[in-house]
Amino acid sequence: MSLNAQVASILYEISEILTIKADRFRSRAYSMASQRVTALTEDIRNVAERGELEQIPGVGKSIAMTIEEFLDTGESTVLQELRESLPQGVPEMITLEGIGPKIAMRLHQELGVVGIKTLEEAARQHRIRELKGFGPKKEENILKAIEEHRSRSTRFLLGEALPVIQGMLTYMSGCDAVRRVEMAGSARRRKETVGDLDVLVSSTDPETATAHFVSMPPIERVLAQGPTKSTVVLKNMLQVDLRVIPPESYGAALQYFTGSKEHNVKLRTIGVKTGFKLNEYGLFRRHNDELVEAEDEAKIYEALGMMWMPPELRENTGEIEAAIEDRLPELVTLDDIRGDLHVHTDWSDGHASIAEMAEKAAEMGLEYIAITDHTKALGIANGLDEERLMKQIDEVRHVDEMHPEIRVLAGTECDIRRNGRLDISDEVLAELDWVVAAVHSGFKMEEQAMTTRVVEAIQNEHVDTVAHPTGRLIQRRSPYALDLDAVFEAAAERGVMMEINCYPERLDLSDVNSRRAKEHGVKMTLGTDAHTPSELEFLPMGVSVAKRGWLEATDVANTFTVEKLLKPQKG
Ligand code: DGT
Ligand code: CA
Ligand code: CA
Repeated sequence: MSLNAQVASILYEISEILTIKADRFRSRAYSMASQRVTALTEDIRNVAERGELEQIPGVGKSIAMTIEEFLDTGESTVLQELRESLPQGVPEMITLEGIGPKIAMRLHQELGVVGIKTLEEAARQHRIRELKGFGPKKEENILKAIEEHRSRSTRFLLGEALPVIQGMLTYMSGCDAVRRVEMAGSARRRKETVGDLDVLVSSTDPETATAHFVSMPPIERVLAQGPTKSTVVLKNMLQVDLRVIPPESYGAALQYFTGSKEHNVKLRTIGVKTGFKLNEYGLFRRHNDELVEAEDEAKIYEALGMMWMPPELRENTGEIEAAIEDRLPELVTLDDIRGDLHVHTDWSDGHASIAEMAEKAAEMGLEYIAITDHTKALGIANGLDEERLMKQIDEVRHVDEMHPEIRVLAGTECDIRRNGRLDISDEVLAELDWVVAAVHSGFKMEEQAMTTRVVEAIQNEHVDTVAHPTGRLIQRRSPYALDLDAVFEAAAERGVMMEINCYPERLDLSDVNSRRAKEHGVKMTLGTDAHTPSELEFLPMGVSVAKRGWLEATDVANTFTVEKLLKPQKG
């Protein structure tokens, strides 16, 4: 969440609690201020630094102090005190998506709910649907929110974990006792969230390797320290398991601890049928325990009668069968990717110029990027209208000419309005090289209406791809109600593509949905949705999603040359 959105959200919560307390005047002030902060086009920290918070309409002295306190400390005493003044369980309920103070109070007063646990009981016993104005759908949403809350508190985004992993691997490689070091577990499989990290080290001197590990800088606490396994908690609360393995069984350990558990179970079952025993120490012959292979991961798979497969596929969703039958997909790789097809600049809510984004992309070795700023319906994001968009096209052409090392495409992330029409006229869309269409509002629409809306946008002849097609934010916002099969079908028919958005909390389409889209005959585009030059580095995360979705280079339009990409291919 952006800083502005965080500030707006605490102001909003204060306003809601004040309503419960019948302090209508202050409640309205906070609610107004929250809306104004949402509408700000610049970072609120800049406004505060200039001492101009009180110039935001609706923000008086005390609200300005609340904002400043939050900017300094990340907390608000006013909000804390208000939360504490609420009945037991209400503050906890408010942390759930879709439950504000008013609903929480009613659940407390009318059903005696005193926390998330009793809330779940009430929902499971169908007592919530009996309340006036609630019903089965609300009850279901509450259960979903509880589930999300649970996973949110224990899992980390892949995008948060990857930099930590990189630092840790570099750090561990610096130890003489360490021969090899690798990430196993869900992080090696590049799952979108990770529960904990599993680091494997190959070493003949476990004591030295372990001592090095537990003195890593970002460690908060050492939970366990032993010759083969240690566990630590990092300052950001991420837990890391270290396993030290003798070099001769490193491959077996890597295979085992990479998982997934479901993949391993299936693999062992197949092993048993063919007379083997497989565990973290190696692959053995069942009848006499003779060691077959332990040092090399690929050779273990080969001995079991199948090809080695990339960790991204190891979820027991058909990869073992495919490996046995020699029909594994040839997965797309980062090297195959020639361009980024979703990039923002300071023409809308990005923080860098067109040239700066292009230069960074060229530095990364990309052949092209599409500049796709927001359109006018997104007022908060300073979206472009037709006139500014035409001016931007000129500027893009100019930057493109100045930078022969990279092709800069003129594009848009055009808002899909509620009626399915695009936010920019067809005449102007026709001037663009690349049109990304996306939903940014009305997330609560009914499934049928939302499906019609997206399918309608797909019918527009200028649309090339649909950005973040489900709108989900990992662990924060569920996908909106959408009949994806209907959307994919329409897209396949029109030759419109679907985006895999590479932003760490989006990764939308997800791995599973990308695979489903491919089955419908839809091609995918990768877009970082970068708002700063460094965010262009989110690209590898989108590639991981594509791999987990079984996509090959031909399934991903970013592997095309710019000529092929721009060739009209719609029927
Ligand atoms: P996570 O941490 O929840 O994101 O998911 P993973 O896959 O990293 O799971 P984790 O950390 O519990 O264990 C790492 C790997 O170790 C797991 O992917 C497979 C293997 N493993 C762990 N427990 C078992 C088990 O009971 N049976 C089998 N076959 N493998 C296991
Ligand atoms: Ca793990
Ligand atoms: Ca683990």
